[in-house]
Amino acid sequence: MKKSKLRMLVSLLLIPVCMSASAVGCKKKTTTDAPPPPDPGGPEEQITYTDDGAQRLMSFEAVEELLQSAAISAAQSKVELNDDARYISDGGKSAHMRMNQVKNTSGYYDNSLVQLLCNTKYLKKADFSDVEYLGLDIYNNSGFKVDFVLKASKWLILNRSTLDEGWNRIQIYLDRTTADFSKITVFDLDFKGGGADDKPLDVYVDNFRAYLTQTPAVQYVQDLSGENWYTFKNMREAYAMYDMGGFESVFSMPRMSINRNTDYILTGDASLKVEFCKKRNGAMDTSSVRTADNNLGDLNRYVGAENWYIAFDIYNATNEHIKLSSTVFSNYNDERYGISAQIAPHSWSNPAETRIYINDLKTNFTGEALNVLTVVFAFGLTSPGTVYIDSIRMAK
Ligand SMILES: [Ca+2]
Repeated sequence: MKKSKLRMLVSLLLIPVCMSASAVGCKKKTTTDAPPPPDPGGPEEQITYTDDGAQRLMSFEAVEELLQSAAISAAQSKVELNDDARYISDGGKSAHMRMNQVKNTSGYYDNSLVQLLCNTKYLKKADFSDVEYLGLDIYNNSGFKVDFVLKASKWLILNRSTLDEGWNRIQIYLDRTTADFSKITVFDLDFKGGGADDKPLDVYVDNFRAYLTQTPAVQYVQDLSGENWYTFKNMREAYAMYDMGGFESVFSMPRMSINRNTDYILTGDASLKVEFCKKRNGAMDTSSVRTADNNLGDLNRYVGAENWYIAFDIYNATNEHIKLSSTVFSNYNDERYGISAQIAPHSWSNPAETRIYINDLKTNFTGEALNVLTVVFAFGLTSPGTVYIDSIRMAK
């Protein structure tokens, strides 16, 4: 893959963040000091708490609350106020979301997305760094199970659930060591479910709430100063591994998590588990991941030294032979250098085949300094499967 294409993918990944930011937080500054126009919605809502001590975020009690706080992506989806007590878990109303969209070419209804915009009148909170848990109640009235994903600020996946029929009381722990929760712009509620013979997806959402904590957030800091760059002992390092974009939806994008099973660890006490999925039409979605932009140690201190190389270990937990392609992209135009390796099913990569020597990078990249953008790991899977990446590091 050319770097220009890589850049394009990166840009595409960033666009939704910018869009949501502009939709939510980027109020244009005016040059006058005129007071803001009066709010037609009346006085500000006061912060209230549920019986179990959670701060109410949204209880979906008014049409204005839906209009001002919820944005719906699927054109034929509907969000309306419900007053049927069977589908209310807090207050006197809830949000009824019906995904009446068209079937796609696979005979499934397309995924549906409902966004709850932060820093708005009805969801005033944007700083979630004092939140230990979020709570959300969803009544699945579809007649079939529904896959659900909750994302924050377009990229941070907080929860994956399968919604059974009836009430699903979802509790979402916020691991505040892994990410900065102080400026959340939007929550995305993604729903998937329903085949050609089913009726459209039908859910009620209520009682979005936050359980606060007095314990300050202490974020994990990735240490790139030494030889061990990616130890994967904290999800923050998993978040520093990117998917390659272009996946069908949040439901088939590569799923990254921290693995502690020693069967899949060679160094330290953790590795990165990456699960690759298929699309709804049965074809494989992308099976590549990469390091975040400019998120490696300083390679120039190894230039001229003997035989240093970028090292990593990969476990192939699939039933197929993997032809691994590992490519280093420079920040200069289209410069890249990579290696290939075969990995047998249920086996570790051969350490001798996965070395990317600094001397070879230096030979293939122009200029005196090594200016590396990213390392891409492409697996070329033909069916769903899991790989483990362990210890991206320097060695000699
Ligand atoms: Ca309610």
